[in-house]
Amino acid sequence: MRRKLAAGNWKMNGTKASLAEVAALIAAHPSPKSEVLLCPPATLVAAMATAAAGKIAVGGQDCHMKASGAHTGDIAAEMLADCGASHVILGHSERRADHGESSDMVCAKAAAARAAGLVAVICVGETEAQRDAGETLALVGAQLAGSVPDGATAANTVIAYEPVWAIGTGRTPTLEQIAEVHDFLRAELVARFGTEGEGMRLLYGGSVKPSNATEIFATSNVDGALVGGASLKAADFGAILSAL
Ligand code: G2H
Repeated sequence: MRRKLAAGNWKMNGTKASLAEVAALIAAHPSPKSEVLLCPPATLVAAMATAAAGKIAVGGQDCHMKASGAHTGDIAAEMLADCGASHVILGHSERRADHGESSDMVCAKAAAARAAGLVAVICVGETEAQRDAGETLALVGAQLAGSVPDGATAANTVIAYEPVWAIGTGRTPTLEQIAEVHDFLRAELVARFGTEGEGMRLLYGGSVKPSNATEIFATSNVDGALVGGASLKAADFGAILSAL
């Protein structure tokens, strides 16, 4: 039985004042029945971990593939762990597009995250052009195969399917389209990792909001959500938690 997970990705949003949303979320949901994760900008990881007080897991949005060294501006997985993070998002389409991250790089980062004891939340997803060309399953299959390191387990790996055309646009795939991709990803994970692949959570991401969360969570092989814009406010994210 896979435990549901609601993960919030604050992206490049939030200052210390935003931590009030964490306190509000905890106050409104003192004992959520599902696992809750918030991934703020790196500047807020330590303070959020303190504010979360173990009631909400905290994660980074990226890490470097190396453990340390001359990499100005980058952050090592161990540094995130040292600040209280337990997870790290890797291979988000915005990083693949903005920073040229390949699946090989994401795979190396996931291995670094594992070495530091972090759970890797590895993102895959097609562009609109790729979907229109009928390439969705081939594309996400290749990203999955290339981005998830050998030896990944259900305990240290979460997969997020985020169609690029649904991110921050208000558009979402049909439930049939989500089910098709999630069922395909599950089959790929089981084929490669066996029972560990059966246990890995598969999150859907892309314009998840209170009004569509319930039906998305009821979709085949959807084990939760990776939520961007709607995770910034405790009221919205709390409503999504309640739908899980
Ligand atoms: C997809 C998602 C969060 P949003 O990137 O990862 O963002 O919910 O704003 O579409």
